[in-house]
Amino acid sequence: MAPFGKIYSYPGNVRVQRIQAVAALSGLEVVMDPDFVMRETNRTPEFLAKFPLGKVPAFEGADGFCMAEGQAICRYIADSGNNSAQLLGADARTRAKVEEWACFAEQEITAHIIPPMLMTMFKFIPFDEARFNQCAADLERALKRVDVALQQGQKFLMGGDKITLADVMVAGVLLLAGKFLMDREMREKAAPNVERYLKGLMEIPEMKGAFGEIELCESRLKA
Ligand SMILES: N[C@@H](CCC(=O)N[C@@H](CS)C(=O)NCC(=O)O)C(=O)O
Repeated sequence: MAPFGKIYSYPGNVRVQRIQAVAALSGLEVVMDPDFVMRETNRTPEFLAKFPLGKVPAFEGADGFCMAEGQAICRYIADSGNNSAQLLGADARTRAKVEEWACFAEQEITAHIIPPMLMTMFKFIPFDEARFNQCAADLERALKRVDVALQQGQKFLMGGDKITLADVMVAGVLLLAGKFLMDREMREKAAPNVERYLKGLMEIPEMKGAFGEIELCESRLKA
């Protein structure tokens, strides 16, 4: 069967890993465009005609449907597959809570890990200690929120015994944060349940297939 669609992005993008996890959990094949070159392909008139912001990930369905924004792509794929009630929820309130976690992942976690990542991992911007410390504090606050949802030994953010889109969105970005910012001290202080949670999720073959080996740093990367 033809793939459901393709993704334009550079390799190793966490937003793409989440899309790949959702696609696998949905029984859909989503492939990477093999010819994509960052800052070249996404600046061509053809690409901008389909994705006017010129950012990745961008999704093009086999039927020609085009869209951007990683969070929305995940939702569309989850909604299009054979597991949508489990991943997105079967009633309005459950769907709203799943969406709440997806928004939380982007605005309360991703937004606070990107500046430190650009300062330390990639060195794209100068190290700014005050901003770095503020981002670490904001991440810690978000982690405490995640921990509250996991305190009774829950395996999944929505409770229950099945993974949902909430887990893919939140855990996906925490797996990235764990590589360089969410260090042992932060994990133990703010979120003692998070390590167990992430390790449990990585036992799910679709998660492991998309994210690979879990790496949780001892000390945060600084300048
Ligand atoms: N809001 C977008 C952000 C995507 C994004 O920032 N993509 C970056 C790469 S990680 C990009 O394409 N940058 C190229 C550019 O700014 O021209 C999403 O969540 O998908």
